[in-house]
Amino acid sequence: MADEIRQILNNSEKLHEVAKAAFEQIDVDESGELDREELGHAINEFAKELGLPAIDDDTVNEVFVGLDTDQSGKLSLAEFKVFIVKTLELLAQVAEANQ
Ligand SMILES: [Ca+2]
Repeated sequence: MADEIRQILNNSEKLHEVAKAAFEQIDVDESGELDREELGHAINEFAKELGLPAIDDDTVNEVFVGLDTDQSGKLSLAEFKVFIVKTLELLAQVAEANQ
């Protein structure tokens, strides 16, 4: 599991594919950008899958502001990709710790 995640992280083409697929899934209104609500929904779905408690609005807000580097109030694919990289790194670490 950790090796597979590291492989994605080390392959920019593959990483782009993964980020784009996730982005399109989260962008339910197909606007080409993610708003706060869409990100919050995605984070909570993800937390639920991992068996984690719900993520509160303040935390979602913090994550969103941190990712929205041009402060447009929306996340582009490039901005969202930073989130995917961080998430994959975290998952790799968790997988490694469980090996
Ligand atoms: Ca933005």
